Amino acid sequence: MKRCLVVLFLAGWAYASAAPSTLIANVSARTTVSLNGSWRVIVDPFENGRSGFFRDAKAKDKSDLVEYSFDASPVINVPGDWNTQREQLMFYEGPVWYRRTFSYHKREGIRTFVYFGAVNYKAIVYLNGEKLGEHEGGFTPFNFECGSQLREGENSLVVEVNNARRPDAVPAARFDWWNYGGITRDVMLIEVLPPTFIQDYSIQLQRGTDNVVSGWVQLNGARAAQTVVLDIPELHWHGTLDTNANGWGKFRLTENVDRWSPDHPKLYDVVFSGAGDTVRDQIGFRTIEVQGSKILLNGKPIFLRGISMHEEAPFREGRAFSPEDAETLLSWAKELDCNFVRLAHYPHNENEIRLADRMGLMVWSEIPVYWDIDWTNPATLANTENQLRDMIARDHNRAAVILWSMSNETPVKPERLTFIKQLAQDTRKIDSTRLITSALNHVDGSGAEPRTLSDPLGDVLDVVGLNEYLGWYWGRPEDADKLEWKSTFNKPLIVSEFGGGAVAGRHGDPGERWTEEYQDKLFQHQLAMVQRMPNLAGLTPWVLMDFRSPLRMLPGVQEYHNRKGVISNRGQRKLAFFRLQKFYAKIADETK
Ligand code: GCB
Repeated sequence: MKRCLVVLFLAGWAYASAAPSTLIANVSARTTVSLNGSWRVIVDPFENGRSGFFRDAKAKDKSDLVEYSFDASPVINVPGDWNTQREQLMFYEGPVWYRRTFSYHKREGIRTFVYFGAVNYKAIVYLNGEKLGEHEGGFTPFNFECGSQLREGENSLVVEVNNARRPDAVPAARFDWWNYGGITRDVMLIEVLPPTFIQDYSIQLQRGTDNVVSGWVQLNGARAAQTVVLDIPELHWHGTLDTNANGWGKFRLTENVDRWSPDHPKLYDVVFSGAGDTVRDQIGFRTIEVQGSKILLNGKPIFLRGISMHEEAPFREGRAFSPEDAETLLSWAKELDCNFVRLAHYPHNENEIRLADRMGLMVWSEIPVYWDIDWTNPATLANTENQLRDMIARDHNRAAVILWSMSNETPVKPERLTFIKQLAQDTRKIDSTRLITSALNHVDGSGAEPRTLSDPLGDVLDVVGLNEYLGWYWGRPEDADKLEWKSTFNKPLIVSEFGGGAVAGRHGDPGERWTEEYQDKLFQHQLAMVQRMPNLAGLTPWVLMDFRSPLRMLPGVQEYHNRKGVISNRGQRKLAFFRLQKFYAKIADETK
C-alpha cells in the first residue's frame, strides 16, 4: 500500500546552546573501512610531540635529526585502553600519540569521514600532518570529514590522546572508576556515495499514542531540499517527505504497531532513502511516560527491576568495548531477572545499547556529570552539552533507552541547579520521547528520624533517582528495618544505588565486612526497606560486577577494585546475586 506521509517543515534543528551534532547516525549500516587493529604509540608525558609528531616525519638520510619514530615504536590495540595493554601504563595519565597508516583509493564524488566511537579523554586528530579537528569527552562518538587531506595511496592518521584529569573537565578530577586512556572504541572511515547524504533521522512512537509514529530526517550536503522515502516493509509502509533548505524534514504516520517491551522486544526494519543514499535500521516502537508516581511503558505501569553497571570488561579487565563483552554483561543482568540496566556513569558503547534493544532490557543512560564539577565555567557547560547532545544523537532511535540521566550525586548548591536545569531543558528540546532523571544523594534527617528527599533538583526531573548507602557508609544493615523514607516529590522514585563490598569467595559471619555474608545481609535488609519507600518505581543496586577504581586501595581486599559487585570481575556470583535474583523473580511473578 502506498501512503503519503504528513510532512511538516520546521526552521531547522531546535537545539538550545549546543551546536547541532555533526554525528553520522547508525554507522554500522554505512559503508565503512575499519581502522581498528595495531596502532603505533609514543608515550609523551611532557607533550614534547606538540612540536611536530603529527607530521609523522621520517629521517631523510643518515645525517637527518628526527627524534621520534612511529615506525620504531610499540603497538597498542584499538579499540582498547592503554592501561591494561602495557603494565607500565596502568597508572599513566597524560598524552599518548597514536598513529595508524592505511592505504586508500580515492573515488570521484565520495565523501569520507573518520569516525571514532570514543577516545578518553581529549583527542586531536591529524591526517597527513593536517589537523582535522579535536574532541573532548571520553565516552561519546565523533567524526571529522577528511576532504582534501585524504590522499590516494598511503595515509597517516595521527591522534594525540590525553587522559589527564582536569578540574574543568567532565568528569572533573575525582571519580570512582579507572581513568582508562586511549582510543577505547572502534575507529573507521565512513564513505558516503552521494555528496548529499542522510546524516541522521528519528523515528519514534509519539507519547500518549499507540499508533502515531513521528520523526525527522537530516540530510548533509549542498543539495539539501530533497524527497526522502521511508519504508517499513513489515507494515507495508511506503511514504515520502520533503526536506527544507537546511536538509531537514519532519514526518508523521498513523499505523498500529506491535510495541516493543522487555517481554516482547519487537524491532522493525526501517529504510530511509533519498538523495541517492539509503540507510537501514531496526527500530522498536514504545512509549514511556510518567503518571503521578508511576512509570508507564506503553501506557501500563511497570516496575524497573534493574542493576547498575560500569563499562568494564568481564574476565580480562579494562574498558569493555566488544559485542562479546556486551553479551556477557547483559546476559548477567538477564540472569538476575532484570528488565532494566543503569549504564553508569557515562554513555556506554553502542554494542551494549543495540543488544539491550534486542534483548529487551530498558536502559538508563548517563553523562559523566559526577560529584563536583566546575559549575560556573561556561566551557564546562558547553562541553557537557556536547556530550549530552552526542549521547542522544547516537542512541535516540533505540527503544531500549527510556531515561536520560543528567548527573550523579552532585552537591546541593545554586550554581549546580542552574547548570543541570539547562541540561534538562536542552534534553527536552532535543528528545520528547524519553524521561529525564538524575541520581541524587542528599537527604534531610539524621539518627532515627525519617529521611526526606528534598533536593531541589528533584523539581526538574521526571523520575527521581536516589543513591543511599545505609549499612555501608553509615549505620548497620539492620537499621534499614526501622528507617522511614519520605519524598517531597510526587514523582516515580528509582533507588539508583545501594550496596556494600564483598570479596568473592570470602565467607564469615554476616557482621564481618568484606564477606559475601555481610553483603548478602545488607541486600536482605535493603530490599525489605526499599519496598516501604514512597513512589518506588524501580531499583538498580550497586553494582553488577566488581570494577577497577583508584580510590579503593585496601590490600588483600580491594587491590584497586570497588568490590560492590554482585559478581566478581572473574565472573563468580556472590550470595547477594542470588538474593537479588530471587527478589526480582518474585516481583516479575507478581507483576505479570
Ligand atoms: C556512589 C557513586 C558510585 C560509587 C559508589 C561506591 O555513590 O555513585 O560511583 O562507586 O557510590 O561504591 O561508593
